[in-house]
Amino acid sequence: MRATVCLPTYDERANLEPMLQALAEVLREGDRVLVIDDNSPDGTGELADRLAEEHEFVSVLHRPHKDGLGPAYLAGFRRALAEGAELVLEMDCDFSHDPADVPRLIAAVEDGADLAIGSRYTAGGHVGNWGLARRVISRGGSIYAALFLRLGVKDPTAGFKCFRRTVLEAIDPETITSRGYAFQIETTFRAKRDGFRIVEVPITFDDRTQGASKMSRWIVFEAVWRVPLLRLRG
Ligand SMILES: Nc1nc2c(ncn2[C@@H]2O[C@H](COP(=O)(O)OP(=O)(O)O)[C@@H](O)[C@H]2O)c(=O)[nH]1
Ligand SMILES: [Mg+2]
Repeated sequence: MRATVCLPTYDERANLEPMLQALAEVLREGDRVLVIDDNSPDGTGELADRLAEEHEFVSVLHRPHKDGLGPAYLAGFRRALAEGAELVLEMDCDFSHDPADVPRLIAAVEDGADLAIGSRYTAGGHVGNWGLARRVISRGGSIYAALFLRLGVKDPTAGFKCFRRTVLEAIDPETITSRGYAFQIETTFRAKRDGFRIVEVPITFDDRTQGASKMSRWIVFEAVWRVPLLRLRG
């Protein structure tokens, strides 16, 4: 099944080339990477264009300004589906998600899952060198989401996923307006609601060593108020 890895970037100049090299090692013939850059001030978009010229498996989607992770992924999903991808993956471009784990996510869907989630909190999963504040927010977010939504998923805010094409076609992601962690919770929530088979694949998540996090209080706050709304509106 042909896969497209959607890779959103905002100021990932130091990470992009090593990430594409690492993905080249694990992807198969016909698989693609789609870089979705929000006009990064550090020139990540221009670098991506240059790398796309060098590597046939890379394409770039340029967006005019920083608009959050959710809208970037939506644009990426649209493009990947239009180009015929059977599997659509999401992952960060900061090595928090290990490119070497991509084949395990793909295999989980090829073996019958509809959505595979690279999970920090399922048995065998780990969080590496993340600071205390981030650990508390992430764990707290998982517990909070579990309180309102019966997802049966240990890592609902995870951003390392592989969707079977039919999931994205069914859950109508275009109507999701969340931008941050809430976007991740909402895609998983909709997949569960629509009866798709979700599996968690244990991963080790490490903090980035290059560049800076774009997480903000706003992103956390968005998840806090959207999760109960999901419960109410379905
Ligand atoms: N295109 C795009 N990418 C973004 C945006 N915000 C974050 N990213 C990318 O999304 C991924 C995860 O973001 P990061 O800042 O590491 O968030 P954290 O892991 O929660 O600290 C990275 O590849 C970022 O470059 C955005 O507004 N637009
Ligand atoms: Mg990160």
